[in-house]
Formats: sequence, structure tokens, C-alpha cells
Amino acid sequence: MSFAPSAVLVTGGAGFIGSNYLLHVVPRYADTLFVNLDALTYAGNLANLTDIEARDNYRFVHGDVTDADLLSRLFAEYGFDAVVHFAAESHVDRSILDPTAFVRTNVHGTLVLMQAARAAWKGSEDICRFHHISTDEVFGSLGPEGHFTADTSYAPRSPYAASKASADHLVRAFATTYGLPVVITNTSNNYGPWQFPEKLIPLVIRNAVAGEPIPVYGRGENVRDWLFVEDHVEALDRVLRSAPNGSTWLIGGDQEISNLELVERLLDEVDRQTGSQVGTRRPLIRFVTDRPGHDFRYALDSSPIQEQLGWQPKHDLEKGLQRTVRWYLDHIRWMENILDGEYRSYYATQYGSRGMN
Ligand code: NAD
Ligand code: TDX
Repeated sequence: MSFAPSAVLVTGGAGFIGSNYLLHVVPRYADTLFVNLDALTYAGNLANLTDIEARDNYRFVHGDVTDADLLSRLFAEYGFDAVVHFAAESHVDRSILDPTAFVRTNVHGTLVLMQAARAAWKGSEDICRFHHISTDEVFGSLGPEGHFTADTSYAPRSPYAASKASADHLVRAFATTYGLPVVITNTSNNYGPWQFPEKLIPLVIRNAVAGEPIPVYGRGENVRDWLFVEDHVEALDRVLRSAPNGSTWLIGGDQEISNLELVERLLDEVDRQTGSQVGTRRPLIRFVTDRPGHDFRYALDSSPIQEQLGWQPKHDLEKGLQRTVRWYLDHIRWMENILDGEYRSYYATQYGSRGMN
């Protein structure tokens, strides 16, 4: 299977993974038009995209994936033959504070987008493709052993995970019922440049640089598998261009670590790169009230994408964390600029009552 789209609608391209994706594909495929549709929520930031904003094969449209009229106009104007759907509310802690926007964007938004694709692609399904970006969290929580595979039953446990699982089910239902040509990817925790500092790794780096307390939920024993975002976007490009219709791919980094160990390694790396004695920042760690329903562990079996599509992650955790800390130290202003009043009030709500001191 080989697919070379001519016009791609990328949703959520001003967010963390979407902007890394556009920075990768826009310069690489000069003959393909990429239209970035993004509502610019608190998580969207056009400053991520300055390197490509003037390219002839890139356009930005400020709009919402739930806006059916806008979508039908965009499909008519640009004649998309591919959609890569990143747009979502993506932070588990925010979904616990208020799930409403998660159902609106992640479930209803995915439905509206597929309706638009379905109407535009009637009769041309074999030359079009809808790539839905999803997460390992749809599978629930693992114990200390084992991996999720594409055959694992869904068992989402947070409102975020439930909204992503609902979207995945709708995408498969559209494939089965209407013949929508879809591919789905479920990925583990991404990290790297341009990640909004509500997520663990950039939050730790920011607080470490500022000398502020580092919140670790529970005892820091929960385990995540970390994937460097540039490795992820390479995998996404392969899936869009070479995976068969209807297929699902799990993309993990094979880099599992407990949260406490990760935080310690990050703090030591910040010490190293700022010329402090290694270990100086570890006393900033604070164990705080756990996340409700906190999934213990995620791990994905990525062997099918490695064996069948020839993808391999290029960064192990050591190399990825070094690059990530370097990047945030070089982009302190970018980070401080996005921490506006909305973030400060979220931070106060999220951490104020959790025993941070
Ligand atoms: P993000 O929160 O950084 O970015 C989301 C983007 O979507 C933002 O630019 C935001 O403005 C936009 N957006 C939100 N609601 C919208 C709407 N209604 N209409 C249009 N645009 C809207 O998210 P991310 O970390 O880049 O995640 C991207 C995708 O990857 C999501 O679908 C997420 O579920 C999935 N994912 C993320 C991770 C991770 O570790 N970050 C891991 C697995 C899967
Ligand atoms: O302050 C914190 N302290 C802490 O201990 C934060 C923000 C997180 N944590 C823990 C919770 C998790 O076990 O660190 C781990 C990672 O947390 P997040 O960065 O919030 O990521 P997670 O909840 O694992 O979800 C991420 O990976 C899967 C993304 O945010 C999702 O969008 C993706 O689907």
C-alpha cells in the first residue's frame, strides 16, 4: 500500500504533537498542501509554527472541529484527500476537573469531522484516508507485567480516556458502516519540544529552573512508557503513507520508568545543564495527593509497526531527556509567554489543595 496525498487537513496542528508533525512534513513534502485547522485553545500556540508559516504549501485556519459548515467549506475549497486528526482536549487532570469539553471536542468533534469527510469522499474512498490519532489510555491500566496489543479490549478509566475511546469506536464504526477509509494509531506518553507545561516533563523542567516545588502524585510509583515526539511523527508519516486501510498501530517508545525515577533523572539533567551540582534540585520534590483513578502503568507492544512498517524510535530516554532539557532551557521565554492567567488559575486549582508547600 502506498498513499501520497495531495491536500491534507491537519486538525490541532498548533498543539504539541500536531506542530511537531507539521514541522516534519511541511518542508518534506513541498508538493502537498497542509491546512492546519485549530481552535487555538489554551493548548494551541502558533509560535510553535514560525519555521513553516511562510511556506507555500502551508495554511492556517482558525476554527473548531465541531463546526460542520466550516468543515464542508474547507473540504470544498481545498479538496482534501487526507485528514490527520490530532485536535483534542488532551490533559487527564483537566478532564477530572471538568469533562465537558472532552466530550465536545474529542467525541462530537470527531463525529462532525468524519461526517464532513464522508460527504466529501463519497465514491472516492479508495483514494482518500482519515488518520485518527489516539492514545494507549483507551486500554486502561496495566499491572507490573505485560503489554497492550491492538487486540486488547478497551477499558478507559478517566474522562479523557473514555472520550478518546468513544472517538476510536466511532471511527471504526464509520469504517465498517460507511466504508470511511481510516487508520488509527494509539501512542504512549510523548515528550519533547513544544509541549504545554501542564504535562509532567515540561512542568518539572519549568519548576526546576524556577526553583519551585515539583508535584509527584502519590508515591511516584506509577509507570509510563515515554516516546520522543520526533520519533512519533515519523511513525505517523509512515502509517499515513503505507499502512492498509482499516488498520490500527500501537506506537510506543519501549522506555518505561516510574514517575519518581523520571523526575529525579530530569532534575539531575537540569542540574547538569545549568552547571549546578548534580542532586541540588532533588529536595524540590513534593509527594502530593494522588490523581483520582490514577492508571498504574501503560506499555505498548510496538513490534508490528517495527516489523511491518520498518519504523524504529531513534531516541532512548537518556538521549531524549538530554535534548528535551536543552530545548526548554533554550526556550524559557516561549514557555513563560504561554503561562497566562488561565494556566495560573488552573495550576492553583489543580495543586493548591493537594498538599504542595
Ligand atoms: P495538545 O493539547 O497539545 O494540542 C491539542 C490541539 O488541539 C491544540 O492546538 C488545541 O488548540 C486544538 N484543539 C482543541 N480543541 C479543538 C477544537 N474543538 N477544534 C480545533 N482544534 C482544537 O495535544 P497533544 O498532546 O498534541 O495531543 C494531540 C493528539 O494526540 C490528541 O488527540 C491526543 O489525545 C493524542 N495523544 C497525545 C499523547 C501525548 O502524550 N501528548 C499521547 C497519545 C495520544
Ligand atoms: O504534576 C504532575 N505530577 C505527576 O506525578 C503531573 C502533571 C503528572 N504526574 C504523573 C501522572 C502520570 O502518571 O505523571 C504521569 C504523566 O502525567 P501526564 O504528563 O499528565 O500524562 P498522562 O496522564 O500519562 O497522559 C499523557 O499520555 C497519554 C498525555 O497527557 C495524554 O494526552 C496521552 O493520551
